[in-house]
Amino acid sequence: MSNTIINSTKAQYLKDYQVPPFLVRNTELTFELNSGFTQVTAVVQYYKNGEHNLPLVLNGEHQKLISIQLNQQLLNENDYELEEDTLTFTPQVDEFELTIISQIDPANNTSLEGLYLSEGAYCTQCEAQGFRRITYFQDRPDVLSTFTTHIIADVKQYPYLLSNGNKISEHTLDNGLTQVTWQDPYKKPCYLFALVAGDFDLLTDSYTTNTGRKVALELFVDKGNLHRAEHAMASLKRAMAWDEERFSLAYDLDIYMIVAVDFFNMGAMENKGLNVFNSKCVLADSQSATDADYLSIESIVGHEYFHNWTGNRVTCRDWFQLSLKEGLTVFRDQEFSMDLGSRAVNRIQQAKIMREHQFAEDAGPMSHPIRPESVIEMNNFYTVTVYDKGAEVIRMLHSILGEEKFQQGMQLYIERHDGQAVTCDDFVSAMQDASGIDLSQFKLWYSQSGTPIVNIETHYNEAQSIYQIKITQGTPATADQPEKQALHIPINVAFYSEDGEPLALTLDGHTSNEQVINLTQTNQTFTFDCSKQPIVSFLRDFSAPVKLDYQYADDTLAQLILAETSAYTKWELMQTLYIQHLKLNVENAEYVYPTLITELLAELLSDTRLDKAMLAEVLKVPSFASLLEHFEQADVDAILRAQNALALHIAENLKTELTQVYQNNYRQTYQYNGEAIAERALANACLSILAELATDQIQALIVEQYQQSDNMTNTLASMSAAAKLKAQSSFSQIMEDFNQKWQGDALVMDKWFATFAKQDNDDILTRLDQLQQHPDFNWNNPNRVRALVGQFAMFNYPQFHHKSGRGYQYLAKVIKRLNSINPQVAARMITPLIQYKKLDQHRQNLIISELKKLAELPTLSKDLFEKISKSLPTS
Ligand code: B3K
Ligand code: ZN
Repeated sequence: MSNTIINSTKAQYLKDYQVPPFLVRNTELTFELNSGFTQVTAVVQYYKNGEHNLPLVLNGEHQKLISIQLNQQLLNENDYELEEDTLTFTPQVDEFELTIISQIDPANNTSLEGLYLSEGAYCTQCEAQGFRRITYFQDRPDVLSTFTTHIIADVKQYPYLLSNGNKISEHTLDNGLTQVTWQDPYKKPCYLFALVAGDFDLLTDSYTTNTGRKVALELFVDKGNLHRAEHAMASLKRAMAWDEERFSLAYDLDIYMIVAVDFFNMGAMENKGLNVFNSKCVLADSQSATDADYLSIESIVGHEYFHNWTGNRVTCRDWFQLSLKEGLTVFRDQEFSMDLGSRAVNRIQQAKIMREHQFAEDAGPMSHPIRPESVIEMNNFYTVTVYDKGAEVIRMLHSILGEEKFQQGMQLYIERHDGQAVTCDDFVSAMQDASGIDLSQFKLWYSQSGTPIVNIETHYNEAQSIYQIKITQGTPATADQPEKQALHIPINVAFYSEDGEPLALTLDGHTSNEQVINLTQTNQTFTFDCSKQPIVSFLRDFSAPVKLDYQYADDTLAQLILAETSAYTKWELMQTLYIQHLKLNVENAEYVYPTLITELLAELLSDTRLDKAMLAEVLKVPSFASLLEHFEQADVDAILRAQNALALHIAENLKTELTQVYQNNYRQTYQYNGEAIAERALANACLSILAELATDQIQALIVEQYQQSDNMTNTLASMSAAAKLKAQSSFSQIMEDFNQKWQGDALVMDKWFATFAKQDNDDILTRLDQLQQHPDFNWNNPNRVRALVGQFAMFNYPQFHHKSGRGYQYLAKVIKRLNSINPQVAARMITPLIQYKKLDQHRQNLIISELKKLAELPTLSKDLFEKISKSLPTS
């Protein structure tokens, strides 16, 4: 029942949106959790939405219909039409109640959508369209309802029976089972419904809002994991306080619960009052989690909490509007992390995601605007475009309006739409009305896909004391959209004199060394009054999600890197310098890197005023994925060779400096605070580059760090460094030691799987096969699959792209297997195969032949169908 694949591959279109024909007054659900099937009874009060004679079409999948009653009268089979995924009923009255009883099979639900079991605990995932796997319902976000949920179960086995809202009763039934009832007073779409039943350890705390409401905070984790729950709880409290302070938004129920489960398709889910989280995004202690894990947990806990207003209280009219809640909530969680931590380092991570993943998505077969126009499987659109480019669009709005007007816009948006399901246009209208700024051209960012290229030419006219910046914008055609228009692009610039001092220039009467150029046309020239030749950095702080095409001279870059006052932009300019020379080396294998690179790095390494975490990022050679963006068709081998050569060049020339900085920043005793995190990042970045040298001395240093380490950040950094050493004995010993220590703790073992999966080792496929037999590996658990297969396909560039095609064959085999276990995970995992256009023809052909075989699968899920059919060549 649970895993048959529904094969409707019809696309849905935004332009076809129609209001729901029926609305819902209240939904009352009863779940009888037995060891076998779960029986669900749904009592729903419907009323007609306007004048019409349309039928009520309920969505329902993977369940057995037991009975339907209309106003408590049993219907017979002629009264309704039951199809594979719908139940259609034509009522004769405008208001009525339907009682539908159906049975579902959570124990065999490996898709992890709807109601399923995670290591013996029941839990749900309903977004986007999982509620239809629970009961027959209008499974769309614009049908809002209050929900009352009764859960009947054996409390000896399931001591905690949870759902949304407030618990209003608990009593023992005649049969000895317990019935718990929850009521959610806020109307919500069914995708925010949640149910959890299980045995957990519980961490409790409380938070008092600025309106004086005392909120009980409850965090449920697998037994034995309480010591790993505190960081998530502290993060939640920080998020609650931050949202009050920065956005004037306070929590609205008396209880906020988070449940961590090990089987989960994504990071977490913002169900009203009852978030369900992937345990990876909750559990942390210094022994088992890295600094990156700590920061990611803080940001995800924040993200789900922030959804309470941007997503739950104001939700989406239809799924095409997903970025309304996701782009905005990502922006909010980014600002939360930036206000609490290093603004520059956070911005670097955000820019990397855009360049390495979002630009690639836009250049590939799944290109779509942040508000897509057509969708086959909604789960395929929880993308870097909708989320991260969506957040960049909000960030541009924020920079155009400024913080104050932006916050006024937010207040107006919430005031107007609280309790409603609305559109991206509604959001932009609120921003426009509150600020008085015309956003009509800006709105194009919602409907146009693709990465704009901004070409810049500059000219200084000494005689007239003017500096001209000539800008041309163009967005290359994408797979989904051939025609493009000019966008409103804010380009932040800063001017410096040649001796590195800020230099104020005047544009339209405004004089400053930092200016925002509002580009709105295809070609535009901006003329500044300027007394001497400036050097200029463009697109500071990544002010728009575009590619910059401007030819910097090396020495100008060097001057700017030292002069720049924005730490992010220093990093960005250093990337530009690296990339310019990597490109030369890709074209010419004999190329020798300029001493300028190492001289600059030496200078930066000795500058004690710099943010150490930012400096750690500066030391990292641009990734393969970010380099791909700079080529029409890439020579994979030449790019990898150039990257290695650059890293080795830096290691050889700066061995002394790197060793010194390593020693100055390496601490044996663990502390968790911003400074300690930055020091670890810097020391480990040095260690990673030094590992390129693979000398006995470096090997000893790596082994020593592993042996001394009292925290996972340093442990993992030494493991990754050891993976680079030519002599494999140290690596093997370290890996065996880690296995002995952590076997049985699958979440931690994911790091071990990932370290193997990323190693550039010619026996990698044998290794992957062996690891699949490891007792902690489990094909049904997405975390395990992502740690092993995902890391291999996404980050082991030399082996995944091995010219024999064996890496592609391996991934295709895995996808075939996952297609029947968990279509959502299979479809996520296929990304590196469908983004093949930048590779050479030989590799493209190898990939296409694998994709063709997958396309032939008789039970291909619609998730994979959508991606594969879009990526196969048409002829
Ligand atoms: N809203 C969920 C994602 C649901 C994904 C469904 N395939 C988590 C989040 O973005 O907060
Ligand atoms: Zn979200």
